[in-house]
Amino acid sequence: MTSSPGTPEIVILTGAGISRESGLHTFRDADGIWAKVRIEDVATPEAFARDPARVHAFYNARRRQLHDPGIQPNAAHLALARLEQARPPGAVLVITQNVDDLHERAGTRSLLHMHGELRRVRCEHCGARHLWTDDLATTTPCPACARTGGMRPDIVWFGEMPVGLEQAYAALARCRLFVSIGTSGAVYPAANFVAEAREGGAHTLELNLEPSAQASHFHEHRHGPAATIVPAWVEQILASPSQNR
Ligand code: BV8
Repeated sequence: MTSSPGTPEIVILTGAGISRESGLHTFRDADGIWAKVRIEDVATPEAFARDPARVHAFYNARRRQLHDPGIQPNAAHLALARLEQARPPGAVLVITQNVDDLHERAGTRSLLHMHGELRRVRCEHCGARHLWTDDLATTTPCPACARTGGMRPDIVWFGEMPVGLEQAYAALARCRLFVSIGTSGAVYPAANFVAEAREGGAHTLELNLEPSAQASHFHEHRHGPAATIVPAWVEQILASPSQNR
């Protein structure tokens, strides 16, 4: 997580849809990841306990994909970084459910990876976290404690506690504008963020290819591909900064 000072005026939640036009698959679309593998086989602590080699293979393939030169931030990631740079430090917070690193590569600094990061691993024996670009195996020793068998992707699996919820809820309670981009609204607690922000008095905007499962909670919607509608929205905000919408 990259930290930032101050209370954000704008909180932006992103999901897999923002990275689709960069070449990464979403989860729940017809060609999505969960159409090919079952959550119960790769994205729960029970799956890892039962068959760690299979879980490593799933995340190794996705980590390797991030090194593909064809996978780059798209116009939506870049527009969000531009918005942050145009505002005072800490005024914009991006909370992402994505485990890719495309927001960082686009230049976003105030960023919370609530479901973890593909490029980080941690040791279940000693708790140490490490930046990691290679494959992981059941025989990989922890660089901190040297024990094997405990290294796992630093990913929040189903049934595990998301990262940084205290910071997220504090920001949602105080922000003036909440924007959700490219997420189906199917996974909690992120799916509840719009209701939290609205209760705190924020204006709420959904930017997605289609109405999400949470669409009825938003004040305003714009539908279309993220690489088109996000830059258009950012241009509008930057042209009239006092309105925040
Ligand atoms: C927790 C691993 C306790 C990372 C992921 C019953 C009711 C309510 C809740 C639960 C329940 N049973 C269980 C739960 C809790 C559970 C949950 O929500 N389950 C769901 C399935 C019901 N949640 C948890 O277990 C979480 N932990 O609850 O802890 C707690 C917490 C707080 C307070 C008290 C207790 C942990 C969840 C972590 C899950 N980890 N995966 C990985 O391998 O990558 S989730 C997985 O889904 C992804 O990681 C991703 O982060 C997440 C969300 O998916 P999206 O990003 O929304 O992607 P999706 O494909 O669904 O949608 C894409 C959207 O983009 C679509 O709308 C599409 O139209 C759009 N789109 C497509 N192309 C474009 C586009 N939009 C714009 N432009 C485009 N080009």
